Amino acid sequence: MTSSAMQKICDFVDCSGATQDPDQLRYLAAQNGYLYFPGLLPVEDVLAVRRAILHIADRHSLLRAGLDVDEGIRKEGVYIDLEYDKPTPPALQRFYNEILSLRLFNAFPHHPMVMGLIESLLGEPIFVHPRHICHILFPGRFEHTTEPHQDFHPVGGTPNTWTVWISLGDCDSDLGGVAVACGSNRRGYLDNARVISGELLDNETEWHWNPFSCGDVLIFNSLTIHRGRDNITADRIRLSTSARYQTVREPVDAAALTPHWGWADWVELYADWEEDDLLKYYWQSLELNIRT
Ligand SMILES: O=C(O)CCC(=O)C(=O)O
Repeated sequence: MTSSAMQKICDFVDCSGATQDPDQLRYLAAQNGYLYFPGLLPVEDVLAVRRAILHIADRHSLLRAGLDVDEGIRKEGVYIDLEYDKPTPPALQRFYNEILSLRLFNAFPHHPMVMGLIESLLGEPIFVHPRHICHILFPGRFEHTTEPHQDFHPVGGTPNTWTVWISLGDCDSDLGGVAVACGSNRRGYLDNARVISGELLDNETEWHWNPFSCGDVLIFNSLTIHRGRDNITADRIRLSTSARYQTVREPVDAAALTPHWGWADWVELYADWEEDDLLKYYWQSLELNIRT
């Protein structure tokens, strides 16, 4: 459930003009705590990931029969909630692990357009955490809308970590998406409980958000407060991905190198991949500064 209202909402600042200008990218990122690139990715590249995930959802009987799977319409009365504080039924774990084992899903955060941008932003060799996340929000499940938080709380490592959030498909105001508190990165690392409760946010907090079109890319710093917005549609599932990027040199928490949720290990997730696939364990060939 969203704990505090968003009184002030402005559109994201379009940073497309800065893609070839690292100084401008860094300036905007430092000022606003985020960068937004409408239409950065080819729509087909994003839709391919969406389709693959929805086909898994269909096999798990989560979608309404007789409709185009690509629409992502949930079966009447069916929903899944992924919760940190409650045990997750094994069938749901299997559903999520199937997504995590898709090669396409694991390759997506390595998209050259995204890697190129983060390299320009950070100005030195970078790597993407293999802990790639699929966000799945069923309609009307408002208590599962992501609360305001800074990613540094769960992710740790270096605060110079950047999350890339990508909507898998168009995301209008009914589907919600993600909003960021502009400039909140400049407040430093805050008490997570007080961010979640809304205590450290007020009516003057300037939230940036606008509908997302398929191919838009949102990048935010791990100190930037952001939140999900409710999915108020009648029957549409919201799908998005988030991956985290940093320099090879700076500290990374060991957990960032493990699969999301920990319901399977890499050996299980890679079971159907080609034996010599270079995407497997790609981070192990880097000289990382791992903190346990
Ligand atoms: O997609 C969402 O609902 C929340 C995403 C988020 O909070 C994150 O990527 O850190």
